[in-house]
Amino acid sequence: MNSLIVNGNSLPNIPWEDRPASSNPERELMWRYSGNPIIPRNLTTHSNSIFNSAVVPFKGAFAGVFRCDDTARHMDIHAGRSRDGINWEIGDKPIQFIKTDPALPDSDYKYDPRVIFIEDRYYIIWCNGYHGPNLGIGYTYDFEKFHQMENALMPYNRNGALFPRKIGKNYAMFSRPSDSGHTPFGDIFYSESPDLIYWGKHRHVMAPSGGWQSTKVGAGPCPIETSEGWLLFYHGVLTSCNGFVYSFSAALLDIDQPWKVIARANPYIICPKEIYELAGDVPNVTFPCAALIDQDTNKIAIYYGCADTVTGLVFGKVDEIVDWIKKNRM
Ligand code: BMA
Repeated sequence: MNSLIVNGNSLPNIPWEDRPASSNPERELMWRYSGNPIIPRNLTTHSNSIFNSAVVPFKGAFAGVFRCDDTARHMDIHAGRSRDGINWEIGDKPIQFIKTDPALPDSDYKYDPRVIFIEDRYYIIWCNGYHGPNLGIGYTYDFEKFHQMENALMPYNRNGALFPRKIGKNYAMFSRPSDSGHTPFGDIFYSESPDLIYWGKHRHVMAPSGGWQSTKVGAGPCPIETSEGWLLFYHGVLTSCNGFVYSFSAALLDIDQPWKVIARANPYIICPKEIYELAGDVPNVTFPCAALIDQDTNKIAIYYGCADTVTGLVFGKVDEIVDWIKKNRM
C-alpha cells in the first residue's frame, strides 16, 4: 500500500460494503453494492427513469441532484436528500432555478448533473438545452433554493465537471464538445474562468483510444485531488454492431496543469455486465457522475447511471485505484 494523500473530507458515514468474498481483486478493482440498483426508475410520481445523478455529503447526511426523465420523456433535474446515501427521497417536481439575470434564456431541458462544493456553496453543472446541448451552471447553499448562472460554453457540449478548487487564479472544468445528436466522437477538454461565467484557456486533455474507449470519452465525477495528481474517473464508449457501449475507468492528471495526463488506464474498471446495466431504456450503459470519498480510509463510493434507467453504486479504495492506474497505464 502506498502513502497516498487524498485532499477531501472525513466521511465516516460513507455508504459502504466491504469487498465480498466472491469478488476477485485481480478481476474486479471495484465491486458493486449488493442492493443495486439503489434508485428505481419510478421513485418519483412521474419519473420514467432516474440515472446519471450527483450526490454530495451535506450536513452530516447526503444531498443530491438527480436526472429524472418523466413519463413524457422530458429530461430535468430534481433535488434529493438521504440519511445514508443509499435510500433517497427525491422531489416530485424539477428544480425551479432562480435566474441570476432575468435575461438568462430558459432551459429546453436539463440532464447529467455533477455537483461540487467550491469555497462557500455547492455548484451544479449539467447538460442544458439551449439550441442543442450546452453546459448550464448554477449553485445552491441549501439544496432548497437554486440559482442559475450563464451557460458556460457555446453549443454543443456535454459532460461538464468542475474542479473543487481554483487552479492558479482561475476556476476550472472539464467538458466534452459534441454535436446536437448521439455524438459519434468526443475528446475531453479543460477550460479556466476567473468568475465561472467567462471561460477560456482551452486545452486538450484526452482523445478516444482503443477498445472500450474507441469512440468517445467524457469526464465523469468532478476530479479528486490526491498527492499523485488529479484522479479523474471518465466514461468511454465503443461502437459495437448493436450500438454504443458505455464503460468507465480512470486517469491521473498533473496537479498544476490538469490537461497533462500522468497515467491513463488501458482496461475499463466497470463495464455493463449486470442485468440492470445491460437492459433498460438504453442498453449497455454504465455512466458515473458522482463520487463520495472518506479521506481517512481511502474508501470511495461512485454513483453511476445504469442503462439510462436506474442508479447504481460501486465501491473501491482510492489508493488501490491509483496504484492500478499506474500499473495498467496505456
Ligand atoms: C449520452 C448522454 C447520457 C446517456 C448516454 C447513453 O449522450 O445522453 O445521458 O447516459 O448518452 O445513452
